[in-house]
Amino acid sequence: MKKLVDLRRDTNTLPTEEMKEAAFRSPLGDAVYGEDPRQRELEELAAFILGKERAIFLPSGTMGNLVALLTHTQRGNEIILEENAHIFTSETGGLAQVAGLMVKTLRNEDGAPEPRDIERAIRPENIHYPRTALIGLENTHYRYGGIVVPFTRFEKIREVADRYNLPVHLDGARLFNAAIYLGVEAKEIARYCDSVMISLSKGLGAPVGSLLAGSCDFIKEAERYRKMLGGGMRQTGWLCACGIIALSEDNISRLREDHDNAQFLAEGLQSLPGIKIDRHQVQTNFVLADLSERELEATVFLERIREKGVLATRAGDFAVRFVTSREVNREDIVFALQVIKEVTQVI
Ligand code: TLP
Repeated sequence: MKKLVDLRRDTNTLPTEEMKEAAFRSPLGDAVYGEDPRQRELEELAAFILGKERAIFLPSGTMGNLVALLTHTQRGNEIILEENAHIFTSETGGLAQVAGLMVKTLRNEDGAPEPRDIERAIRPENIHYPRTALIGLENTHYRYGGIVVPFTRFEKIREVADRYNLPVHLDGARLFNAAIYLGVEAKEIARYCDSVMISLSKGLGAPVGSLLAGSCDFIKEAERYRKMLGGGMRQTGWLCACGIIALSEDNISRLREDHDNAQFLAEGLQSLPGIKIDRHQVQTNFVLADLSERELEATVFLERIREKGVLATRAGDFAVRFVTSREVNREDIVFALQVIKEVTQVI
């Protein structure tokens, strides 16, 4: 069979043998009535890891974020988000369509708005204005290449939020990647936020699922919205057994390998003619390659490498994104670099 190295996403990760075994042996119960033992165990584990009172299991990160918005806000309120936040760009406008929110976006390519810009964006009490009700953050930041929000930013944003009595929600789909980069525990980042969503189905390798964590009062309300959106599932034990392994210490620290492979890939790519890499961007498991120097079109480049067994994603007319995950090892990266070298030599 022809070799195929898939560097498009970390959402394509498959459950490990250990996960499959645990799923197969999992006791099951009706989770809507709180009777699925593994779901309860996973929710408690996630709350502990994130340093929150409670957590709930949901089918996806998109639903986790939407439930958080519904719980924190009322229709007609406004949320402050970074301009390229996943909640704004890639969740089908659920914030407007379902939660009835207005959005104030603030651009900052280091991943999170400056606290002073947030402060300026908070609406004063005035009969003409919507009420600012929530600050949304994302760490790592997906669209800026998996970069990590500077740690001190959280502290400063929290200060602003407290001054205006506003809650902060964190889209932490890849929070553990951020924690590893910063050399801190995930809860040390989460402590600045009232609610946090984490994904099990990306680099952590579980087949399905996310968790939303927060205070007991917050989660009590959030549970209702999860049910309303159809996220009250039944015998979830099979999925949650995988999730428990996904959140094990060993599995979380394995993400470091993905980061090392991304560094190795970035180093190899930047030595090739016509490819520019901003090494500052390569912090976790994403590598953005700029092909504009030789006006190499991303679609043409991607087609050529695909023919030779390497998959990546378009990130702009002349930009390509590579994502490392447990599905690719060092040998695969070496293979990918060889293919890209051959392709850039003939284009
Ligand atoms: N991102 C997906 C796509 O939707 C782009 C991907 O391929 O990585 N927050 C962030 C920061 C995300 O990257 C994603 C998924 C989500 C939320 C939504 O999670 P899911 O896919 O579980 O709904």
